[in-house]
Amino acid sequence: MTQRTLVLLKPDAVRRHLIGEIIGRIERKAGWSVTALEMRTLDRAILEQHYAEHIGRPFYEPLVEFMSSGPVVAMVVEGERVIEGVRQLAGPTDPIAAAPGSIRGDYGTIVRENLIHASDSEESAIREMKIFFPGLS
Ligand code: RTP
Ligand code: MG
Repeated sequence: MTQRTLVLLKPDAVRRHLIGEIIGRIERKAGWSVTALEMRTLDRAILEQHYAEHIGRPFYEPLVEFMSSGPVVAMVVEGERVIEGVRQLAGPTDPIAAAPGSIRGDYGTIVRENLIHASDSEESAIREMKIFFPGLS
């Protein structure tokens, strides 16, 4: 089943020079391709759309502060079962719970600064790709 997913390399990944490392892990998966990519600094309005499900939660404001603190790399990744697959490569939200070998397990420090976002379902992927790459069909 070929799918597309929306991936963000968060500001901590960019600041720590981990863009190449993380994209490398994604590209080394046989059959997965990066099909769109843009580096940009996110504003509150786009983060409100992207993280709509978290508005009102105690971690929302610090999350928006962090996510707008520097540029991110937004990408569309396409391939076999890529939605579940990139989440697997990333590891659990909290880096302390993430196993070595996963991106968050190898490089994560605190729960907010966990390096990567990846869509969590087909529905989220479609919604999030529209936010970041409105020109894609
Ligand atoms: P993401 O949406 O970024 O791919 O991460 P996720 O699905 O693994 O985690 P989610 O529950 O959607 O949370 C979104 C992001 O908010 C930050 N967060 N901080 N308790 C906290 O301080 C807390 N909980 C979540 C993380 O950056 C998380 O990735
Ligand atoms: Mg999420």
